[in-house]
Formats: sequence, C-alpha cells, structure tokens
Amino acid sequence: MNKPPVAILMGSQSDIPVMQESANILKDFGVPYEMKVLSAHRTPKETAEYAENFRGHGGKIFICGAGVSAALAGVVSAHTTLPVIGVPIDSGPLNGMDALLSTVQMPPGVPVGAVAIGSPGAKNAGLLAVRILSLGDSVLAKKLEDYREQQRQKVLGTDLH
Ligand code: RP5
Repeated sequence: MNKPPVAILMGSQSDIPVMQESANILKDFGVPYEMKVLSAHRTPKETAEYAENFRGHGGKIFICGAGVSAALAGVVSAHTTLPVIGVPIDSGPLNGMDALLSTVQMPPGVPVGAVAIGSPGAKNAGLLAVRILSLGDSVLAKKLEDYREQQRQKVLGTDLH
C-alpha cells in the first residue's frame, strides 16, 4: 500500500498542461495522486507493468490522457480491473477527434470512461475520480456538495446589464 489512490498518466510530456487540470482538481479536494508520463506505444512494457501493479499497491483509479492514436487508457484498462477514465487530448492535426474516437471506441469487456476533449475533459476526469472515491468517503462527499453549491452561486451571481 504505497501508492496514492489516483494515478494520472499521460502519453507525452507535451500532455502535461492539459492533464494538470486533473491534478488541480485532486489538489483542491485533497486527494493524493501520482502523475507519470507513460506511453502505450513508446513504453508498452512499462505501461503494462504499471497498470498491473497499481491495485496491489493501494491504487484505485486511473486517469489517462493521450492524443492522436490514443491507446493509453485502453491499454491500461486491458491490464487492470480498476476504473479507467480516458482524456482525449487535442494535440494532433485533427484537434482531438482522433483521440476521442480512440478513447471512446473500446471493445466490449474492456471499459474506459471517456470524457470531453482537452482541458474541460481533464477537469471533469478529476471530478469523476473524486466522485468515485466519495462512494466510500463522507468527507469527500461533503466537499462535492460544497463544490456544487459554489458553482450554483457563481451562476446566480452573474448579473448582466
Ligand atoms: C501521443 O502523441 C501523446 O499523448 C501526445 O498527445 C501526442 C504527441 O506526443 P509528442 O510527439 O508531443 O511526444 O502519444
């Protein structure tokens, strides 16, 4: 049990600015995480090994971001039975549509929960991870209620003239 509950993985160092959105949410909610660059295509053995060992070391949820032919979330899901959230990154000439389809079109039996392309998806991936963890954590559940109320107040406080 030496791993934090959430692993944020990404296919390249160039994905860091987008995946930082997931990290920011986890920080805000006080959820420990580990962030690593691991590529399904460029470091396949290391990726498989990491995915296989994460649960045994206390890990609970993967957030995987990758661009272009984005195989990372799917490959991680193939090597674990933990929940995997996939973030399609808009890093290629197709602006993330390629990564979206790669991430969302998983074969039946190997699930990946795909979120929106880019930073909004990375932010929601962090929130989704917090929601999953809140199933067994009443403190996190209360923080999520507070977060939702803050969003409500922000909308209601917007006066247009
Ligand atoms: C993907 O290729 C990565 O996830 C990244 O989004 C994209 C480009 O990678 P780099 O060429 O910047 O390393 O595998």
